[in-house]
This record gives sequence, C-alpha cells and structure tokens, in this order.
Amino acid sequence: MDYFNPVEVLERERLEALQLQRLRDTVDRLYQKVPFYRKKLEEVGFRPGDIKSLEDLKKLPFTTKDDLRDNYPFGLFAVPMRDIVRLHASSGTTGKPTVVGYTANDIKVWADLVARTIVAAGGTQDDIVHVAYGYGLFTGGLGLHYGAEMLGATALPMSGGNTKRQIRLMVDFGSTILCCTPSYALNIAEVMREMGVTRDQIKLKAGILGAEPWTDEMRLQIEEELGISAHDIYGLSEVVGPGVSIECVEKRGLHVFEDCFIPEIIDPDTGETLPPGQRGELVFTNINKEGLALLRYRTRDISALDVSPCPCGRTHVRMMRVTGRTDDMLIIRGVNVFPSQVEAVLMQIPGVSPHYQLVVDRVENLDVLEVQVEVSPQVFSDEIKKLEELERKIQDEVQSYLGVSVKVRLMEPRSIQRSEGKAVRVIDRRKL
Ligand code: DLL
Repeated sequence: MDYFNPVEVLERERLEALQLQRLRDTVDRLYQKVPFYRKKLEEVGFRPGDIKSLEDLKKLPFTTKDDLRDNYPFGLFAVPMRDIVRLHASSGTTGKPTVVGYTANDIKVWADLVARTIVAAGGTQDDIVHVAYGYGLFTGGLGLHYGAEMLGATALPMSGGNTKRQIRLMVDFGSTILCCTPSYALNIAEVMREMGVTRDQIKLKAGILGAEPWTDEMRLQIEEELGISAHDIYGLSEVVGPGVSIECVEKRGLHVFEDCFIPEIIDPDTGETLPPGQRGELVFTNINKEGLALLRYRTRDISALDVSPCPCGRTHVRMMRVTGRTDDMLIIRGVNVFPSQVEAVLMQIPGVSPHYQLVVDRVENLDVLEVQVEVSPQVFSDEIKKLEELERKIQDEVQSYLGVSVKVRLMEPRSIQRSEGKAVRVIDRRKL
C-alpha cells in the first residue's frame, strides 16, 4: 500500500500529540494576529496557553460564513498581505463572495494534501491527471493541478466545458485519472456515447469526483459508463479547497487529513459536539495553515465520523459521504427533504436517467414539489400509457421514501441543462 506522506499512517497517539501542538500554536497565533479572533476568544475567557488537551477545542467559539463576510475581503487573514501569494473566492449564491488567502507554505501544504488524495485514489507518477474542474477563483482546478504536479504525475489543465474537446484529448493523450464533479463526469460519458467513443478507446482508470453531493447509485453508473473506480473527494474553499478528505480504495468513508484539520460533528441547533457515528453538521479547525486559519468553522454540510480502523492502514478518521447541507434541505409542507434522497430513489428505477431537477413552488399557500426527470430515449418513445405508468411508479416510490406527495414530470432526453461544474438540482420559486 502506498501513501504519499507517512503522516497518514502515524499511530493515533502520535497523531494526536501533533494535533495538540499545532492546535495550541494556531490558537495562540490567531489570538495575537487576528483582532476578530482575539475579541471572540476573550469573550469566552480564553488566554494564550489555555489549550492543554484536544478536549479544550470544545471551549472555543465557532466561526461561520457570516464572520467571513463581515470581515470581507481580508479581515481574517493572519499574515500581512505581502505574505499572501494566492487568493481564491467562492461565489456563493447571495451576497459577497468568501475570499481565502494562501501563503507560499500554504500552497505547498495544500499541494501535498491533494497529492495524497490522488495517491489514495490509486494514482502514481505515471498517471495523466485530466483536471476538468474549473480553473479560476474556484479552488477545484488549481487545487488538483498543483497536487498532480506535487505527486510528479502529469497534470492536464483542461478546466470545465468544451466537452467534445475534453474527450478527444482524453483519447489522444491517454488520460488515466479524471477529476471533475460527478455530474460533469456523467455529462462526459453521455457526450462520449454521442460521439461514438467507446470505453476501450480511453485509458481512464480512476475518477476523483466531488465538489457536490452525489449518491452511491450515481457512483455505480459513472463507474460502469467510464470503466473507472470513482472516488469521492471533499473540500471547501474556506478550509483549504479540495484535499480535506478522500475515499481510499476501501470506499468506506472519506479519510480526513487530521494532521491539518480537526473535524467535529455538532448538533446544528444546539452547537453541542456529537459522538462518532451520529449525523450532524461538520465543523473543521485548521491547524496547519498560515494565511487564513479558521477555528471550528461550521460548514453546514451533513455527515458523521467513523473512528473504526480502516483496512487501508490510514489512521485518520473517516467522514461519511456528505448527503446535503443544512441550508439545501427543502421543507415541503413541514417535511424535510434533501435532493440526494430523491436522487437515490430515481437512480433505482429502470429507464430513468440521472438527469433531474427539483422545482419547488407555492400554490395557494401550499408547497408543491415537482420532480423533473429525463427518461431514456427508448422509454421516451413508448406509448403514452407506459409513460403514465412510469410517472406513477416514480411518484409512488419518491412519495413513500420521503413521506410527502410530489408531482413527477418526465422530460425528453437532453432537455435538462447539463452541468460543467456543480449541478443545479433545485429551483425554488418560493424565494423568487
Ligand atoms: O467545492 C472544493 C472542491 C473542489 C472539493 C473540487 C472537491 C473537489 P467550494 O466551492 O467552497 O469548494 O464548495 C464547498 O461544496 O461545503 C459542500 O457543500 C460541497 N462539497 C464539496 N465536496 C463535496 C462532496 C469546493 N464530495 C462545498 N460531497 C462544501 C458533497 C461536497 N458535497
């Protein structure tokens, strides 16, 4: 078994000693350098040197996305701007973007983290890493790019879009690892079929897919269509970008690189820390970052932690696949619905494609959820009666799984907009 960095297999005791030292240094430094944190820490009576054990983390205040927005653009940086060598930003759907800054050393640590993720997914120096995440302010493209180079593999900086050209170069150059969102991977597979390019003509062996929620059902479909092993990669710009966690070959959760981030799961309503195995909101503390280090950052992503040993040998804790965010949960007539739940049901019904969208509206003061889903061309050419039957079947299955009635609209193949980055799954007309 290969690891890019031996820290991944450090015994727990030593790993925790490293975490404690790094946590203490980080908190003390933020207290000195970032007025926002000094104020927050003083409010809870914290003084430098107060971190005596990892348990003390629980006494520290949370950081939220609003804190980043309130200190826009550079207010939370812990170093002078002359030491920042790179900025990234996440657009966010409303308000100001969230801006993150990296020192030269941060870029190195980040590249090392991404190299580790590529190795965990089976990558080596011999791989051609096809990076189809967007290059730019988004951390996906440059994050994977630097990681591939750090590993000594060959980085192919495609960025997103121009799908036919992606496929042509994939064939000509023999790309072996595909990095993009899972929805874009499906889009690539579909365009491959349309171009008449078969699985045998490409050399892909693995996919490093993430940046949006997806299900195991979708994984199987991507693996089948592209002939690859698909690995879930998780990350967020505030914490570093891609490279926070990755599925190893066991695919039983994503190893969080605990030498750089301390993960916690909290109850989103009370803020109380939850034990391993329980689902709640993921919270990360940066312990190996200079430019922007966040204490107990509330991600709004929902997951659980698994501390059981992994056969791959990595000692770092695993987080379960992120099923959604506390803020993308739809409340339909009082029932909580996550888009990923609908996806899981749809993907089990034969003849239904993985291209779907949920449209929520309010009609006469009642929430109405319409599931728009494409069907395969064969199904679409069936007689009306059969289509109606399928519609009813989807409706029944989604309804019995979610516990709320939905409308189903079967859509013509290719009528739902294809994604080249993060897929838009929900259109909520109630807010418009
Ligand atoms: O999406 C970083 C990234 C790039 C991750 C490439 C993986 C691969 P942001 O644009 O800041 O950063 O968005 C972060 O995306 O809080 C989650 O809600 C969601 N997300 C990221 N990875 C996953 C995943 C990048 N594997 C936000 N599963 C996060 C589910 C994910 N959701």
